[in-house]
Amino acid sequence: MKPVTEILPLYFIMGSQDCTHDPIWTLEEAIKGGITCFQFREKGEHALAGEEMEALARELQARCKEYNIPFIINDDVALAQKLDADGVHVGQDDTPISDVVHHFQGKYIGLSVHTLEEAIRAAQDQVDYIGVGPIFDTSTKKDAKKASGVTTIQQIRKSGMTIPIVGIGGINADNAKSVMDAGAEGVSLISAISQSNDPSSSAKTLRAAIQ
Ligand code: TZP
Ligand code: MG
Repeated sequence: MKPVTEILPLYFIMGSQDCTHDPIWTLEEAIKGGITCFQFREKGEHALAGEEMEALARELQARCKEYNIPFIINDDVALAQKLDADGVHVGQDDTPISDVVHHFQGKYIGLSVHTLEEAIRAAQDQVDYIGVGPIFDTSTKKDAKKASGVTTIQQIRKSGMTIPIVGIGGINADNAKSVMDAGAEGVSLISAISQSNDPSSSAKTLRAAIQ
């Protein structure tokens, strides 16, 4: 398993509902462009379910395996176990994090946090990394909380916590550097790559922006 900080720099998230083009093609192009991690997040309006969803997950996982890119599943702990995914990412209201930590020893465990207090609890619960956001306004997640800018990341770092952080929400090539400068190990994003007509070039531009 790669060290968690190695997988965080350019963390691409998507499900079929987020893609302008074919999701498998989108992922392959994103990998060629230099993403460091992939999270399958099949969710919301137009999301696939059941067998169709699982079949897509398996196809995407196979592409990740081929290129040695960690394959992480959002929320769906049962699917993550069934597919033996490399990790699982959950939110504050999903499966209790203590259960996840218990069942996914040796896998990457990520938790979404919105405040310093949630970050402190996440560190106590021994999650491997936290997703902090939304940093900027996003139209991808319909029930997203209010954007906080990079303040929460700065607060977490000022408190002395060293837990690995990825920022999330409205991140693109123009603002990615500010997220890194605030103290994050990486940026996670959906639309900046999933809605690109050239995901490979978009990923390359993002990689260059965070160097
Ligand atoms: N959680 C907080 S914001 C967000 C999620 C899943 C959506 C991020 O999507 P985008 O397109 O990168 O703003
Ligand atoms: Mg969730």
